[in-house]
Amino acid sequence: MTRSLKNILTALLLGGLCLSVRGVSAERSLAPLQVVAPFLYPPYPGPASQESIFDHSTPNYTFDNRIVGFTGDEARKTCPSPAPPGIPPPQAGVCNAGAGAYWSYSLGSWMYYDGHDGIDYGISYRPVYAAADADQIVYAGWWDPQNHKINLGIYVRLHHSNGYNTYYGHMSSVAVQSCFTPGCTFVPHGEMLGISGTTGNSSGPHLHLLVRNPSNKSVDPYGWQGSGTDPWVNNQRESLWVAYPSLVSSAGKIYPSGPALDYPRTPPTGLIVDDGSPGFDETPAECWNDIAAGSAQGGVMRFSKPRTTAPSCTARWNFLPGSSTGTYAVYVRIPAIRATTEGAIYTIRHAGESDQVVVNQAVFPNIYYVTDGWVYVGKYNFSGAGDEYIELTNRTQDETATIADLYVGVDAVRFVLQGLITPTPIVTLTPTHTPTVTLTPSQTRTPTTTFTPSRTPTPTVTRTPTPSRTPTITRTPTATFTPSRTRTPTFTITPSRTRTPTRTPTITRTPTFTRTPTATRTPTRTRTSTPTITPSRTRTSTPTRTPTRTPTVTRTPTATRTRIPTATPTYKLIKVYFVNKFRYTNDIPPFEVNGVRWARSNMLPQSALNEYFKGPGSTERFSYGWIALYNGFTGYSKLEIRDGVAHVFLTGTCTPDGRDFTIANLITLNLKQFPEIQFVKVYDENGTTQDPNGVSDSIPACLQP
Ligand SMILES: [Ca+2]
Ligand SMILES: [Ca+2]
Repeated sequence: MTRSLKNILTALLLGGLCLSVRGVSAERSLAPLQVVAPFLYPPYPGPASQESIFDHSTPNYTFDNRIVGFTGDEARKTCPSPAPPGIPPPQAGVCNAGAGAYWSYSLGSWMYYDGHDGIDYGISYRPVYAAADADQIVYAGWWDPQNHKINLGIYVRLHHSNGYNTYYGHMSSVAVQSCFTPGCTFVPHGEMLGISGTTGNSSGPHLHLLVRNPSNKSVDPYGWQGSGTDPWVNNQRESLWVAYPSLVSSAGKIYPSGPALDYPRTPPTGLIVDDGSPGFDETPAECWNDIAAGSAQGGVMRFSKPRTTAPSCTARWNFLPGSSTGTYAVYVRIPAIRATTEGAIYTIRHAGESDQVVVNQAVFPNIYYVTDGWVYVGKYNFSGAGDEYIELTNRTQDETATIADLYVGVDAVRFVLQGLITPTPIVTLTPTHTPTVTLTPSQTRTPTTTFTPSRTPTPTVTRTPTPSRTPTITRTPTATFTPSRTRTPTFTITPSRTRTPTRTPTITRTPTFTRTPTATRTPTRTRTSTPTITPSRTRTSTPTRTPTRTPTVTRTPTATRTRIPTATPTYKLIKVYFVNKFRYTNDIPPFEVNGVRWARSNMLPQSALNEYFKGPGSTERFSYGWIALYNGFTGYSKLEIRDGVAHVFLTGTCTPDGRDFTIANLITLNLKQFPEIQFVKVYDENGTTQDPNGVSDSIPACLQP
């Protein structure tokens, strides 16, 4: 008895001693070892909304029912009792918003989300920049070409000379290639890596930035500012940012914000090789189908069914003999129709090298950044020695389950001269037995110089993106495909979105980034479907065919037509009215609430409607408890504005719910924010409304309580 008690005491003592020793040694070793010089710059131009934060309490996709931010702010799934100081949750005693989001009393807001190992920046289909000088591109492409809904989707991983790695997840296209050894390339910070998106385990466009330290542990680049000990033992205390990314506020914002980076400069037109023009080859002859498309270069494009087996159809845009040699930025044009493959593989054959990039054609063009369909795919040396071209085949990286419904689109390619050929870094390996081995250029990559690409220096804007949490199973990309040059002579607009209910998503999270060949997925959680409205993109071929002649090779500066003399659209902030669910449910008016969105200044009323039918963003939904009311309607077919009266024709099936506050009120609120609209008449799916002619508001009879 005494003996066993003694043993226990000894064990306890030793245990305590061990713990304290470990604590001390950990502190001692952490302090000097973990100090790292700041090396990160903002990974995108313009501002982003702050979405999910790095969870310092188990940032490895396991749920420990607790979220801790870098400030030490904390949220727990179960409300603490007694309640801590601060602001209680909107609904007493409910601290769990689902999907790993919990209430933080100290922040007075929801925190996102349990187990998150990176930071989600809300940027919609916008350029992604290298956050730091990199000496190797470790990976660039689909996480799993056969499963587009898991993990980071299309992503880029960079290695930095200090041993850190940065990952850029959920992208739509990449403009860089991997190489094998540190030192095989040089990518300066600010270099464009591709375009953001919502591929992989993601439910809305955003950038997932993941930073891993030299021990391959995920860390918070913002460091740790909490008063106590950082619960994440692998994290460093210091911020890794040289300059903070620019953030616009959303609920629970904890990260500091810095000035926004510029967008890439607008490049000159360069040399255009269009399908059908000299310099374009297809093999076998006529294997692609031709089709007229207003959004295509020259009004014509080609397409084919994609396949995952050996290609049966190849398109080539040749680098024309006689062109200046040097480094060129390359752009590929994606028309708004018949270009829906999620994994178009472009091969860039140049100066004896073969590089490849992947582009999710389905999300281009869109209203956010690539409005004209020209997607930047990187910079490459062209030696003029012949046999240099851009190639696209009908072999793609699509999922077999969906490939039958997709098309590979083939249109034009653009070469924009950047300057002299940039030297390739020499990677020297340590000698083995014979003299020093210098790797051949096949292992080196053209170092990209400074910044270039793409167009529009306008601050494109983000709609509140939904962070990667509820992966929607629906394959509807969230991009609106407003054909970039649709003329709207009247105010009659066909909405580019229709609402489709999302199916109940099943989430599978791979806890680490190690790629396991077996399908071990832990943990599998079924998430209840939140009433997310994923608008599906209806691609409409623009009937307005631009009567442009098919321009043959265009050269600068003897430029023929500069496409789109850049009617750079200006953007304005508009309000989008939704409903406060709590007030609505408990019948406490006013019910309406409003968020803001950026919209093109030439289509503000329709943007307000489009945004309404998209529904509240994730922050609005989860943090603020906002909902939209639809009463069975799914969208609208027409919006006409005449003499101060807006006529909105809804689609769907009118489903009254007995309340007198309906979708009609919301549509009216959304439209009346614009001074040119004094009255709003809402029509049902049969095109009827109670008072179609009078100078008054009007709702359909079916919504009359
Ligand atoms: Ca946690
Ligand atoms: Ca064309």
